[in-house]
Amino acid sequence: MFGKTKSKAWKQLENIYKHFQNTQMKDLFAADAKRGSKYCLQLENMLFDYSKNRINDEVMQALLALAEERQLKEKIVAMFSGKKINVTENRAVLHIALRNRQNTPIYVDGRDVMPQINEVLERIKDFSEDVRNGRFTGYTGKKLTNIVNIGIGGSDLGPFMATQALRHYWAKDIKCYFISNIDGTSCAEVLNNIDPETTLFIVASKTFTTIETLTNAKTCRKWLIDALGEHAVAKHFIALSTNKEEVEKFGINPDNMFAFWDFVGGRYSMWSAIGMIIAIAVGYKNFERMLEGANAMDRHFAEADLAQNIPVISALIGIWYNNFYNIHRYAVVPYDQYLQYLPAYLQQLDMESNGKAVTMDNKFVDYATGPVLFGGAGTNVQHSFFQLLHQGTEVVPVDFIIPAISHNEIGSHQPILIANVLAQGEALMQGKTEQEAITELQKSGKSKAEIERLKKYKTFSGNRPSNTIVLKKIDPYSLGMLVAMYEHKVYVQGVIWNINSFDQFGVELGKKLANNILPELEGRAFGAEHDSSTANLINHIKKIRK
Ligand code: G6Q
Repeated sequence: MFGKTKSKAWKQLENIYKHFQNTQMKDLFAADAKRGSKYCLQLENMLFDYSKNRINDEVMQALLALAEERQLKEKIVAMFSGKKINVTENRAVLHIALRNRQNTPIYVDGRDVMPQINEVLERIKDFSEDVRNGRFTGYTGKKLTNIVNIGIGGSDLGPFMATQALRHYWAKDIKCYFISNIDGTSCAEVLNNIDPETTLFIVASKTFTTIETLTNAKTCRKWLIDALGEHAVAKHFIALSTNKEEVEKFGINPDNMFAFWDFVGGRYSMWSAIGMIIAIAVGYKNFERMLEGANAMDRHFAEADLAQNIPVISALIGIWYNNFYNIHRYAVVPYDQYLQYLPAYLQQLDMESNGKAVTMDNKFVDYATGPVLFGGAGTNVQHSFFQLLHQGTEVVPVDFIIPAISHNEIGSHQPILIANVLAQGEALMQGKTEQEAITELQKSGKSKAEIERLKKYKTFSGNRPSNTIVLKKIDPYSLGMLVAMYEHKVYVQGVIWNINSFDQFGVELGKKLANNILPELEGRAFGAEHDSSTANLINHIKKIRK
């Protein structure tokens, strides 16, 4: 069994931490003029600068020893070769197969999964092109220009994030909409703004049993039938699912269904048929470029030495903070408006994957696992939560993401944006001493008393870590690389923590609990056992809704 007390590498890291914990990054920079380029990795157009972290060679070697001890290389091979590493659900985990551009066979239960993946990709290609070219039209012959994805969780966040990230590439006459929440507002605000004759609904659900998605899909189906009649459904509804039977039951012709498989986890599924809306919005060629970018990261992850491996290094640094500095949070801040939904996407990827407390050996962990992740687009968030990042009592490691070139190079917007991201990383690392604050206040002509009163408020402790990821441009290829990098980082951390990153029993609990309360709210059942708070809330809301 793996427990921190049993691990040699873990103990070594604890020992290093004892003498290293107060080391200041600015001293490390002062001592080594090449630190900035030394702790920096590059893969094609992606630069990963991890020099502004509380690390040195001793720390990195010990972290890599931990990875070796946890047999990370073997675990990577296990994933890529289709082993059933999702042990609680007895499933292989093969999002990498969805973008296996080399088309090398990958076997699950003795069967190569690539032919079926290629076949569905072909169908996505044909269908997305037919919609974009107006060959596949709506029931009344009009071009389908409003594309509505109905899905939730993994069947929403990935396609939503990616279509927004690639908005620059959208066909000019196509508009994408997303209905996810069971809140009627989610449906109403979309349906109020579209025309049934030009609308394609994509019902995206791996299981095709999720109450939010099915309820939303039924509402949309009724809305369409009311406008165009029952026969119109075949021309306006398609399904993305693993569950053909339920798709048929719902009333979608299986010819309009695009399959994926149980070796594709929901939050890892935007590379599969779940990415249909991306392909329609940006064109299949661009969708394929996204797969190619992810594939480039996959090959790097599978082939590069651990010490040169971007997802591995980023994961190990996260472990260093989480398990030794006891910093159980991190922020992702893309400095690109197109990436504004990336943090929300990564929240699911990271927190649903590694928010676990039982090991692969069926024991409770005796160490911290998945951190809390939050974020938002820079520079906006500089004007909100960055105060805490600079001067709060919590240390929050940050991932900064910045493209060197914008799709919208207007005047000096991009240089200002870049100056901001770099300045933030620098300021978080360097901080500002009391003496520096005093000198600054003196220069601004403040009186002695004023300086005395303000100097502490103007001081920044610094030594606050960040990674900086520089991309050339946010294009389909670099987006693929970036997302795959985070997917693999999450897997590496799961391996180190000896947890299964690929199940989600916590999410499934929510699905069941709501089903218990619904009949009571609707007055179809009474007296189910609840704690007094829940019972009181049910009664209170029932009274108001009467
Ligand atoms: C993702 C999770 C979860 C799932 C949704 C939607 O990894 O399993 O977010 O994607 O609950 O599920 P369906 O796609 O089955 O509707």
